[in-house]
Amino acid sequence: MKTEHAPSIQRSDYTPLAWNVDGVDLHFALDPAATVVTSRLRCSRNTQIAPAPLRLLGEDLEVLGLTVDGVEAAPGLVTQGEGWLEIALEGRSAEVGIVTRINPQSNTSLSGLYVSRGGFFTQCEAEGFRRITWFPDRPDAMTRFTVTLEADAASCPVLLSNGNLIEQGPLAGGRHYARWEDPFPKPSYLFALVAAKLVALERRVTTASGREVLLQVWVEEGNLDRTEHAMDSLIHSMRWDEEVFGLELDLDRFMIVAVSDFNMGAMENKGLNIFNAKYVLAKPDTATDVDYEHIESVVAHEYFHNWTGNRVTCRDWFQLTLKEGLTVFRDQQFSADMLAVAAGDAGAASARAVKRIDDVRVLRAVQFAEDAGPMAHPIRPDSYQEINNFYTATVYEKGAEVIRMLHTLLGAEGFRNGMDLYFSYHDGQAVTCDDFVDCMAEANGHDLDQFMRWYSQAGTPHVKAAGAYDAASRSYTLMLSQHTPPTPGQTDKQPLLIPVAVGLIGPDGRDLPLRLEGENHAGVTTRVLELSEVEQSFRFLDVAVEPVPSVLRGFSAPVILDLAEDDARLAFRMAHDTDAFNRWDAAQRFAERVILVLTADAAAGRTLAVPADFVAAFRALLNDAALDPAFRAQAMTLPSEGYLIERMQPADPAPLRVALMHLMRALGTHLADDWLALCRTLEVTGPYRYHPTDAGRRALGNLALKYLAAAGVPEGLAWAQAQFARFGNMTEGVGALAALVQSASPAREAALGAFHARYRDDALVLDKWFALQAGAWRWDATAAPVLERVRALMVDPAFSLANPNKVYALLGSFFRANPAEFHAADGSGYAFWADQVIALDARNPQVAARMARSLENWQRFTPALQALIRVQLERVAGATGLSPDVTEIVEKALAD
Ligand code: B3K
Ligand code: ZN
Repeated sequence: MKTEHAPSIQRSDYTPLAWNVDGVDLHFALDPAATVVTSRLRCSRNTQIAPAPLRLLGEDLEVLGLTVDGVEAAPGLVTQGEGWLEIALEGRSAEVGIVTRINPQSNTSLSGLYVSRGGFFTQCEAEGFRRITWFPDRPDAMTRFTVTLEADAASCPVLLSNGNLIEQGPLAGGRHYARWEDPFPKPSYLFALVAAKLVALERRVTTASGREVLLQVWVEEGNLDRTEHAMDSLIHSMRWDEEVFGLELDLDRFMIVAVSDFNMGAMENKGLNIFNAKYVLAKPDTATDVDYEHIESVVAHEYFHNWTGNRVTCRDWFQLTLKEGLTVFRDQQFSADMLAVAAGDAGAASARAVKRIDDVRVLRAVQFAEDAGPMAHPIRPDSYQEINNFYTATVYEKGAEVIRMLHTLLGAEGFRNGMDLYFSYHDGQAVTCDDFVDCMAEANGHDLDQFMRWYSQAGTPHVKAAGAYDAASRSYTLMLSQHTPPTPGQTDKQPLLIPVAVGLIGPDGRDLPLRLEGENHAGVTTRVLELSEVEQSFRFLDVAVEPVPSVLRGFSAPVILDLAEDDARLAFRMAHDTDAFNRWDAAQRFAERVILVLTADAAAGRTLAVPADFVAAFRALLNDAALDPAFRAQAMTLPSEGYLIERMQPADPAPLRVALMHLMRALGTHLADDWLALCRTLEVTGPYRYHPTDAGRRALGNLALKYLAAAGVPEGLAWAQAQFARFGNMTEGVGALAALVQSASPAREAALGAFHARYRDDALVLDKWFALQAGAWRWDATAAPVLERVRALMVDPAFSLANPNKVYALLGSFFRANPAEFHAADGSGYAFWADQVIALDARNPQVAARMARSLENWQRFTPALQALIRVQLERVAGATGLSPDVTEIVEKALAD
């Protein structure tokens, strides 16, 4: 464990390395309790800077030997401090040899080398390599790796590392070895090894330039029948990157390995991606459509990192968004293209909008909340205490929005030219976000100086829009203004360059052709306006009738749009906006308004009444057969509780839950016949296939069941029970189960029991079972608080605090997806939270910090809840031996 109160690391403190490590030979004698790691570092002095010692980083290592040029290092040569070691090397080059012993089996943090189900696995990003051996463990230290693995042949028949297999064979004592060589220099965070009992699905494919490459998906033996989709996703990703960016796989072999114990989703180690099993394994009766979709996008994301992240990497961890924002943008574009192709010409636009909506939903619920709390940071942070706390929605999702804005401003071709220039200048280098944006600017002759503020300024900008029509001059003026609220340590915000896509809708629901004052070309119906000042007006000419503005189409910038619209106008856009994203957004805005009024009424003890015009607008969407089912499912899914909590001042989860339950029941009851009729039209026949058309129908059918079950409509409950009794795929199974769990029906317990009995040995499926129960609302007023259920599930034999997936499914769902139960007025949820954060921190600080973050926005809540939360935050902050990870979160939360 590292020391408490880790110092804050500043971006401005960057200094180049005094010594390069040109090559490293690593030898692993693998043993669960005592693995011996021998490393030989070939070092050369960086002559560009003043001479300084070689600085190596290490954590929890037992050193068995240290040599310089083959001779035991004299004590005077070595200086050691907390987590570092410096060797005063002479001359221009030297070879340093280090032997360390580590204990993978006792490594519960899952960072570095660890054991999972009898196999050895690594996770080195961000700073896990220093838990394996002493090394300049920072991303700008790029090195050629040769790795020899030696292990017991019976328990670890498969030995994998990065690059190409160059030698393998048996050894004495039932052991064997394999030697791998990675032809590309890489930082240590991209190192990986796997030694385990696994089998692989293999494919040979030919790259665009005609090279044959071997693709492998490695899993435990019983899971081979769940690897097909991951393999297909990999092949599709390869093709897409060749076609869209001209980027080809640069290795002869590319491997994906699934592991059950893993802190996050997956890791892009060079040629050896290691994945949380959740993002690899799928077959129709264990994985939902959403699982299939996630697998496709995570496989693509890690594959795309091979260029954006690995070939060109980050100079330091402050530049994380350089690889993450860009790679998320790439995987989003890939998924949208895949959906559009599958949907065909007629359905492509809607399919793309559905993907965009999914991404924006996450951004608004998670990233906007982060940007409004104590952890708010620019996509390129200026300081951190623990880098693992900065793999955030801001760095990833907002970072991807920033790249998307560049794409919007420069156009697809301009963006591609910028990417080409970026690779031509920086292939094989560790660079900064400025280097990337400079390439975009240079390739397009476009000044992006103001745009760079998106990298340095935290907080979600508000864009206010107001329009005025002048009948006499037939002109329409749109006034736009921007304001970014202060964030911790950043009070003075500068105006940003914000692309605002705008359309004007005529009274007949058709878009008007746009002509901007001072410009000649007319005809387009969506225009991207560039808002660069605090306030700006844009005047449209030849506007025959007073239009309804549709602003921020396609969510052209990650901002909060303030636009005064009455119910009638929202209903109009809900029915007519030609921009599918904005049509969805109009529905969300209308729903949000209704929910917040109901919440205020519930808090004040008034009777709750759902406005008839909202029900009517909802009914119109439900029955609009011209809209594809996937889009209708999006439009009729209410805004998430997490998002709504951000929109309340102060946030009070209890009346919010009352309002949501009331609204769901009302929509279920008033529209019961429509929902039931819809269910009858949506059934998908034939064998399961992962296809957007089928997935959309299943999503809408499951949503219908949810409303019907919430309202207790007997035919709806019967439908859910029948679907559950005979489900042929997991999407239908879990959809029916979710509808029953989110109802007052007594059938819910029997269904949960049956599901458990069927999947008792399937860890990934059981995660769904845990999550559904932890996230359940109390539809039955006599039911016990959900916390009691969560406590009981913690002692279920299938649950384990050591497995991150289980923690996320049970505790994560309770803390994040069930605000009304978690924020119970007696504070019981908070005390439980503190107990779990402290217990988790002792074994896995990264997982503990993630859970700790569920209360960081505590100052949004009512004073009564705040007082209860503060006590528990302080209890965690005062716990002995707290990791730097959790320390940073709770200290920032408690800072004034
Ligand atoms: N780069 C990894 C994330 C590593 C997280 C370290 N705490 C996965 C990804 O973004 O592709
Ligand atoms: Zn990534």
